[in-house]
Amino acid sequence: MGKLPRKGLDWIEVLRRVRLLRSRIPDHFHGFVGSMTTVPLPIARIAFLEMQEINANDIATFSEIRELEVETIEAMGEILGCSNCTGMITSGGTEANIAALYLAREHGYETVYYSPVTHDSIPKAIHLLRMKGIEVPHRGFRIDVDELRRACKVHGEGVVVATVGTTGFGTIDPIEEIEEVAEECGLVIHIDAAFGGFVAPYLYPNRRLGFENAHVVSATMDPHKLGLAPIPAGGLIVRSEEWFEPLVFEARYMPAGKQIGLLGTRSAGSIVASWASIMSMGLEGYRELAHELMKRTRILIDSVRRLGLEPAIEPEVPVVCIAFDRDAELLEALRRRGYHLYLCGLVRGVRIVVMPHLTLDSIKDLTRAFDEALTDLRCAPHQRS
Ligand code: 0PR
Repeated sequence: MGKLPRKGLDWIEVLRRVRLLRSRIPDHFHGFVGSMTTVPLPIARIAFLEMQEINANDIATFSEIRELEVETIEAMGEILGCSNCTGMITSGGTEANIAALYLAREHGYETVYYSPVTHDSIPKAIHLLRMKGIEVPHRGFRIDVDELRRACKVHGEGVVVATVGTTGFGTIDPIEEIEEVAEECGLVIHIDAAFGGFVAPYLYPNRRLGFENAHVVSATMDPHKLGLAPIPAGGLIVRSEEWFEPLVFEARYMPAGKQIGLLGTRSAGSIVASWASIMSMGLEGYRELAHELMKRTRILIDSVRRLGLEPAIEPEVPVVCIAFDRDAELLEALRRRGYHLYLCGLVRGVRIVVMPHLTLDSIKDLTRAFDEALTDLRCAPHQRS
């Protein structure tokens, strides 16, 4: 039997099946605590639906959408210390990172310096763009600046990726020191603040984490993570029109004669939803969120410490890697209790992202689940994984 029904299903039946599927998959309020996604702000969801079918790829017919996009990017840029940035809303951090490295390459920077803690989308971009990747060792889950200096003396100018809020450990690369190396070696800097962009500048107001550093040319900062906008919404923030220029492509059949970005059709929904999140949260809203999430992160760390567990490192943004040798088994024992986490990646351990849906009550429940899972593991024979 084919998959396509001969006669279309009625909508009630379609919806019944969608809801059935939804009820079977992990959900943010039921144990999905490993991910950087969360329940979007209701106003952003509504804004998305209002504009969903408008194609933002046509920047002439929908010039007002493009204006709103630039306004959104400027607002995000302000958080990262840029007063006159340009850029675009992308499908996510991966697209923004690929586009950023593409820009660097087009401006003549073909070598990419990154660390083992950098998100996988960077090696992916290096591969796709056929750039030269130089992996610099990390120290304490941050790029080792002395090693970076040594590497760039050998390999020469290029683009270095500095992360504000690493995926597995919640650390921040030493950007001010990277800036000094950039000056010495002729590097430009791309900041991957996909996760940390909406929190780190508020948590560390005395640090220069963004465009205050002269060599920073671009940054990734995702509304669909801590911006609280619905998926898909990443952000590429670029210092100047001139640096952004290689992302403007000829499109002869379009009224503008050009289009921007790596994709073609893209929903204006992502743009207005990002705008709606940012405007409704405001500077103060994100500041409060940042401090609240960091407070919960410390509570979570204290709770797991009482169980004899330790974070691999003290995080700077709300991501915790809990070191544990038998990590795959622990993940499985937690999954049996309805909790879905990811591995830390670089070292043995499991990762929790303290997103807004992880409330103090759910931290208590999660700690209990950890306690029970550890008991399971103590009883189970040690499996080598
Ligand atoms: N840069 C950093 C620092 C990231 O952590 C991520 C995503 C990206 C870039 C790429 O962003 P997109 O996923 O928007 O393209 N890190 C997430 C993570 O590993 C990706 C993710 C999200 C994985 C939800 C699983 C999941 O359920 O947590």
